[in-house]
Amino acid sequence: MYTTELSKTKQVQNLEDPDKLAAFEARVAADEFIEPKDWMPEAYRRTLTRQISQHAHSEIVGMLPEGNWIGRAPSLRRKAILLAKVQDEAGHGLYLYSAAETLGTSRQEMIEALHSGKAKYSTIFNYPTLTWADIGAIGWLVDGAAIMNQVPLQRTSYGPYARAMVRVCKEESFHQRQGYEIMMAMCAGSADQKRMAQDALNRWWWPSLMMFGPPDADSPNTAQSMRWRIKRETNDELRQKFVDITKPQADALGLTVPDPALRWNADKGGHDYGEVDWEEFYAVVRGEGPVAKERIKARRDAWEQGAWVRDAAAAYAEKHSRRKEAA
Ligand code: BYC
Repeated sequence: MYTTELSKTKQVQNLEDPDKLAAFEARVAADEFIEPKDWMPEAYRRTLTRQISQHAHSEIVGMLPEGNWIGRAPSLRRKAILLAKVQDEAGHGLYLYSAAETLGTSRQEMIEALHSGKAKYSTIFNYPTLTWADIGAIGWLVDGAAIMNQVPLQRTSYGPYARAMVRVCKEESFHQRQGYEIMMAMCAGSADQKRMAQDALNRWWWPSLMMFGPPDADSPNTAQSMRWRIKRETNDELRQKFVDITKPQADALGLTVPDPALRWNADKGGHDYGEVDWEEFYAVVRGEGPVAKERIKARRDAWEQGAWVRDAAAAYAEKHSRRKEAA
């Protein structure tokens, strides 16, 4: 499947006007932003539409695991914080759908692709949130991994995506801290609370490493996306940085990262770590994650139940435009 996609990219590139392509590549190499009305190769447009729309879907589907705990947050303060965080994710989804729309695909089309299972969203959101500690672990690890991936995207070559990332990153860093603060509270609490925190780390650690995508050697899109400066760092580089930053944070909590192979390697100036279960990753990408069906069903139901809001907004807009014409 990936080989076909790659050869399609090459074929399309071969059909592009060589002068326009050279001028485009020179602009990218000079770190200029590419803007919606600028000429761009079709394969660049396609890969960005894919990545940004998948990113948008991830933000929206990513509201579900945490939304599951809003009604069960342990205090009013925790509930208010979690509500704000989940609302932020909705906002991120909206900036990203808008950024993707500038490439010529409508939001309706993107949402249909999500609901039909054609479009992907991050594997991480196909795992269940079983206890309150999972809300801490998601903020700490999942938002932590997201920031690691998204900070370089503030310098991605496509202007609307880069600008959306600036605000998203500010909010993600608050999300990461609120998650870590939940973990700190639980680790300073009773033995049962600390056990819950360790159990959440055990279940979320490996899926968090999977968020960065397959190893570079098996990543069909990385090489071209690095050349076009869509990606500024590779999947493995970002995963390594995440492990290096997160391990001392686990130590500070008094928790153990569930990886017996994890150790500091002074020669490389980073940690060695164990092999991610890539079979599990690909199964989740194929839609076989533990709660994948529930996630898509929840999105489809929300879309159907929200139809009256879209109809009312459209009727209101039409009434106003008629009044304007009459005036
Ligand atoms: N999950 O060639 P590769 C958040 C797919 S939300 C699913 O390396 P690429 C948050 C990949 O799409 C944060 N699929 O691809 C929200 C490709 O398949 P296709 C979400 C994955 O694009 C709420 C194939 O595997 N962040 O933070 O160069 C609450 C080969 O991969 C995954 C983003 O979306 C995966 N994990 O690199 C809390 C960041 N990994 O499409 C938190 C933006 C890979 O060719 N996206 N695949 O059929 C990216 O940076 C890149 O798209 C990736 C993958 C690094 C994810």
